[in-house]
Amino acid sequence: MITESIARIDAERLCREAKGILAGNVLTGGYTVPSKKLYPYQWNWDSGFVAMGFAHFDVDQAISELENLFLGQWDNGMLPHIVFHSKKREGYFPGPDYWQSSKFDHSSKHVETSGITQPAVHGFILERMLTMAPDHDKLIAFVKRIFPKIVKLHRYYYDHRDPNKEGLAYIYHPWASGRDNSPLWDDILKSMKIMPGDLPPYERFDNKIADPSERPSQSDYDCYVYLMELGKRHAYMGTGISDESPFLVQDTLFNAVLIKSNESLIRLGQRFGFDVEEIRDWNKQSIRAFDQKLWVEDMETYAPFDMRNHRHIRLKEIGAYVSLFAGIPDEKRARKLRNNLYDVADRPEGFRVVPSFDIDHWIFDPKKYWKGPIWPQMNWLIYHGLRDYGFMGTAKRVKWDFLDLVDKLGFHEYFDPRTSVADQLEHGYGGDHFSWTAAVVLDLIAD
Ligand code: 9WN
Repeated sequence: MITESIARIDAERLCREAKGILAGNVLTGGYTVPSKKLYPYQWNWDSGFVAMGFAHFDVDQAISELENLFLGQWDNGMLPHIVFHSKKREGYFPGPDYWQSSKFDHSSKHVETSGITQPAVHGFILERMLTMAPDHDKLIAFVKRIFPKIVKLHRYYYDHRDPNKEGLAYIYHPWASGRDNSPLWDDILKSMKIMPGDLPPYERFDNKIADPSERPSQSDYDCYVYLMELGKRHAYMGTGISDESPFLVQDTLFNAVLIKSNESLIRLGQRFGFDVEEIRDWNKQSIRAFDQKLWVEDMETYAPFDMRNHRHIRLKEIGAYVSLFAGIPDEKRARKLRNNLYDVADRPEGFRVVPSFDIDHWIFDPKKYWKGPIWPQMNWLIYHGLRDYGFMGTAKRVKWDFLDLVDKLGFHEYFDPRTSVADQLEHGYGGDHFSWTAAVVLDLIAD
């Protein structure tokens, strides 16, 4: 039996601080950075959650957030993972000078951007914003304006990222998964043969701002740059990438989020008079393909599929639980996923949920980024998934474990899942005054 931990938190103080952090991270032009020092530009899926946070107290800013993000949408539909509104070179690597997006005809005509994408949260975020302000005229007008842009983004995935027309979109860079250095990617990265001269000289920025022991390794970074170079060689699109990239993965989280957003688009489209047949067709196929292709019975979980090596990536990690949020598994599979969570939450050695990686695996590292820590937006996605399936006890645990961490350790980027340690630490890990942490706190407290 899972033990519920309904933490005693100071909700009023947390909400006040959360609003202050969000407002403090808005830059001139009306967009929000994830964290001023570590991530000084606008990030894609971060801004989705940020818009949800703002919708609780400043709908105009929530709209401005997504308007600004979609200024970065490419003419081919792709929505990049970073939008560089500011001309200021912040020393960030890889910055606009590295990506050179404006060289390509099919890129954004408004702003410079990166050349890879991130999980498509925008559809379900939009629907959530609308539930908070259902009669807000400006928001309704905005939904009608942005709806076709989100559909165009989804169409890009189905047209350009699904070469076998399976209903599952691939990613060709770990950053596009949102879970940069997850152990999921280790074998592929290790198999990459990087020769002298393959990489341009580059200087990392991230490990000068955050503690290097909490950041990805240098060899991981070389692989990230290698894959960006490959993308750039192919103008960040086209069959060249799927033919050549050693990293070609149908990811769980990425596709579950796409499915959930499709579902929201179908409902929004029906309400506002858009044709939703195309979205319905995509989603039917995607749900079936996800459930059939990504489920690994002997592991009792979903796992990403490595298209280059024709095999599942057989590791237990957090992306699988997002399938609940997307309503993919039947009752039996959903129960198996929930039981995996039970197992973590009830360990005598003490874990808060949800660690980002398998706590029994030797690679598990409770301090290292996506190799173990708890992430705010992940708890939000998993909380809602569990709740939708009626697993209320586990859902509450996911919610309160996270809120308690923020209450004790501040608005950080990610957190140590070990109770013994977290109770003694003075702060969380990675960046501080973190935007999506604030947004998720506001939304979970209001829930
Ligand atoms: C690269 C901004 C982003 C998040 C990602 C997270 C991290 C960047 C990095 O920070 O990625 O995009 O430099 O590590 O992994 O999910 O969107 O908060």
